[in-house]
Amino acid sequence: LELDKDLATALEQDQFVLHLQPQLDLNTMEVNSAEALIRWQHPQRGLIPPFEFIPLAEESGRITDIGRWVVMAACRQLAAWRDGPLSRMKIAINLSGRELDNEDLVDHIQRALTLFQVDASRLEVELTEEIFIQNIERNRNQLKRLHDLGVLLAIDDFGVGYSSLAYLRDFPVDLLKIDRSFITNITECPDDAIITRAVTNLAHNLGVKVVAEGVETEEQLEFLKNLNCDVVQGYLISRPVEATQLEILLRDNP
Ligand code: G
Ligand code: G
Ligand code: MN
Ligand code: NA
Repeated sequence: LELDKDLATALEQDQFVLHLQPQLDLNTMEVNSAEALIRWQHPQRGLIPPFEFIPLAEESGRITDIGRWVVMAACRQLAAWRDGPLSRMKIAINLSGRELDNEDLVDHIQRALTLFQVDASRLEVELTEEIFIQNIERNRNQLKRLHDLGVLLAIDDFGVGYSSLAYLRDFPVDLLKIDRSFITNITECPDDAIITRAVTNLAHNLGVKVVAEGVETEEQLEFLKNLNCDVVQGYLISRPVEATQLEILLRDNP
């Protein structure tokens, strides 16, 4: 496939870019974290979203190098913010199962944090379900090492798929991201509200913070505030934007 061939040169030619989607802390009403979402600035095709190339990269194994690039790029950004008004910002990166197959990943993250002199607690890692159901022993060991470094761990897309409660027991989870599909109709659909409330209470009782994904309206935000949800993310706050745009956004709406 042509795209796959181009992926080989994408890293060499520095064609990837991280967009950042701000997350609003409902306790302080401040943005002090953002999710990093990768895009590929293709020389002919323009900006390519991750779902068009991440699966390809997972098949070919190039995801290992892309993931390493993401780690470096996130740490470089955190370092750039360290001594300015955004010094309290955290960045959450996404890791897929294939990336955790690489035994060197945790060492790579440690090296990046050291290289850029970034505190580990500034970095969050969002994990999808495959990580908790494949290679469980090895992944648990890798994630424990990562957590011991001080990196925060989040379960992404919680509530869809298998969503076993055992993940919360068996892995050192700090955050749980409730899937967008529960949030979209939360103000009209009692079942979605009941599920979100129950998951939030469960998480809190386990010392886990809750992030609601896909928040698009003020009504949803108010509703989630009343459920004691900790953090909201979605188009209401902002779409994923370039770092410079995020800086402007936070400067103009402190
Ligand atoms: O930004 P959104 O547009 O389209 O992201 C789509 C999907 O791509 C999400 O499920 C997200 O987890 C995944 N994704 C985005 N950035 C990365 C990344 O850097 N690494 C991996 N493995 N997945 C990513
Ligand atoms: O799977 P993951 O949650 O990591 O990916 C986030 C995806 O959700 C990205 O594709 C991002 O662009 C998208 N997204 C973020 N906020 C919203 C939102 O408020 N509404 C919708 N429809 N999509 C969103
Ligand atoms: Mn995510
Ligand atoms: Na998600």
